[in-house]
Amino acid sequence: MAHLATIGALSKKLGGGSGLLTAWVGMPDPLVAGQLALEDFDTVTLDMQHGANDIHSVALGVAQVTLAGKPTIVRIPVGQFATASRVLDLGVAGVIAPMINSKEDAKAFASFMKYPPIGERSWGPTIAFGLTGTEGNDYMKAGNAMSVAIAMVETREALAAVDDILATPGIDAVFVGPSDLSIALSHGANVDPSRKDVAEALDHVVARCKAHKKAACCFAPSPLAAIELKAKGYDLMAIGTDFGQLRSGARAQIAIARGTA
Ligand code: 3PY
Ligand code: MG
Repeated sequence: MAHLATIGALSKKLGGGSGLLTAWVGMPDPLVAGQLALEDFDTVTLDMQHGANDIHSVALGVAQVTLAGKPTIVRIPVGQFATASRVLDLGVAGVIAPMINSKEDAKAFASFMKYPPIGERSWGPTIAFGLTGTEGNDYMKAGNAMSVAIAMVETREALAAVDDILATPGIDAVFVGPSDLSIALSHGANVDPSRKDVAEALDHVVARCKAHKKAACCFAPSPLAAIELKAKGYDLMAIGTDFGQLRSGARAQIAIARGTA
């Protein structure tokens, strides 16, 4: 059975303040991605930057998530744009690239995400053929619109260049990393994504996204932060991570069992 509609759903649903929720998976066992895909998330993100995923766990995870009827996003490691093409070949619907700080970074990222004339993605959608049920030209024609390129804005340089990044052909969305941004804005004094200067930057980024008619995404450190981001007009939020959810779930249950809750 073909899953073209499942994978294509991310590009179709993202935009207009859609407020989608993504799971954030750093555990490399595809069981974790598959289980979270069965919950009420719109999409599942596999993290190769700070999570423990590698190309093999992504190949297995994207299959589980797709078969559960959800599109998969992958966050690649910093600067490893060739990995963006590789994970698209595995059937991923969107790629988040961290630390995109300039027009040049955005152009390089987009070139690995899109086929000509927008970019220079190399041909070879091995597993994506099977998952989408397409072949040859059909995949090639659908590929650029279906593959969502999401550039992370999480430094002072990126904030200053946000219009250039958004104007880059092939960039579909930006994703704010509020923790790194809080470190950058405080010149390394602290990491605190709830700070006022970070909130102001979040307002600025979503306004620039709207002006460019591109999607705004952000990591929400808590579910309450996700509610605020949706109210600001954000289109996609991650709510915590699998590691964080496991720890907080365990701690809450232990506290009840020990009578210390
Ligand atoms: C950040 O907050 O810096 C992130 O990269 C979120 O994952
Ligand atoms: Mg970051």
